Amino acid sequence: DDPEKLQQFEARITAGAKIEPGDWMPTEYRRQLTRLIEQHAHSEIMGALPEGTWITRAPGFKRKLALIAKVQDEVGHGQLLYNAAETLGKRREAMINDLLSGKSKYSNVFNYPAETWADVTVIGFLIDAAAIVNQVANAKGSYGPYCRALERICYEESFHLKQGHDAFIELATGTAMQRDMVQQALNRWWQPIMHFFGPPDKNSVHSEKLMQWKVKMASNDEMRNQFLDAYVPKIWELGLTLPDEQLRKDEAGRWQYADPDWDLFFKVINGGGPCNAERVKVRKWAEESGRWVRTALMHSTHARALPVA
Ligand code: FAQ
Repeated sequence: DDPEKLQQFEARITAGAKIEPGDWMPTEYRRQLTRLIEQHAHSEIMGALPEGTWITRAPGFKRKLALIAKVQDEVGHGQLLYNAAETLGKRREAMINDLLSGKSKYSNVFNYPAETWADVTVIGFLIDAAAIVNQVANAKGSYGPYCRALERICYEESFHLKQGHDAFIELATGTAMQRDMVQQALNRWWQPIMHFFGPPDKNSVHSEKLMQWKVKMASNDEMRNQFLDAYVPKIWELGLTLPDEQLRKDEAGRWQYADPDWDLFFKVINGGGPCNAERVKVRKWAEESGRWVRTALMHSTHARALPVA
């Protein structure tokens, strides 16, 4: 990259300017952003799967309606993010191929099963909450199309969080069996949620550059801490416990916790989690079963005006 252009680019970032698709950008900025936005897009569409399996079993008509709408929103977020990633030059078909071949990652949390309805409430409350902490920070970042997509996603995600919290409270204040169900689900999901923000800062390979370029606006440990600060009290005030005896806030206001199993994290994000194979299989099925629709759209008179999913 031209050093003079690089200097101008970095000066723009320092001054808080937004970088737009037609602007000059370093090759590494483009590569890193493509990786990050693509992984985020994949996470949204793969994230629809664990909850999607509960649409037919949601307890009652209103919970079912809310869940259908939420899952639909998550897939919509995927569309917004694929569009944002495409502005950097990688075609959507290439991104989907990389997801299906295992070349591209997606969030660790979506490789675990939603065993009971309580798991769905934990996802809707705490995983949406964790996603919001990350997205509110990164929406103030440097790449225009990603920030605009994140702003819209955050509005919808905040509503998901409300419905997740409401369903979670209903179980936590319900019968002994319901409380036990939600406690068991919390115990199952706690470690994946701690993993969600990525490895500790000292082992985060991409953070330094991404923070310098204002793609990431907070480090992994900072985001984990913000999440704990906002949500642990909400869990404890319902009389529920978390499966970490070391979890506490220290005098300096930082949360202390037992180090989650990072070997397990790397195993899961590299394809070895309990549901990775099943999730990719369902995605492949969707890709193949929907091909005729995309082909028909491409040949229709409106084809050029429509995005291809
Ligand atoms: N899962 O150097 P770092 C959602 C990988 S959306 C899988 O720290 P970085 C909505 C990382 O890619 C959830 N892989 O990485 C919803 C890298 O591998 P690579 C998704 C992970 O990029 C809710 C390696 O570890 N959100 O939930 C994870 O600086 C409910 C080294 O790590 C986003 O994607 C992980 N958790 O920081 C949907 C937000 N963490 O590529 C349905 C955008 C790390 O070198 C229901 N992404 N890795 O092979 C980000 O902000 C960042 O990418 C981080 C990771 C913070 C996730």
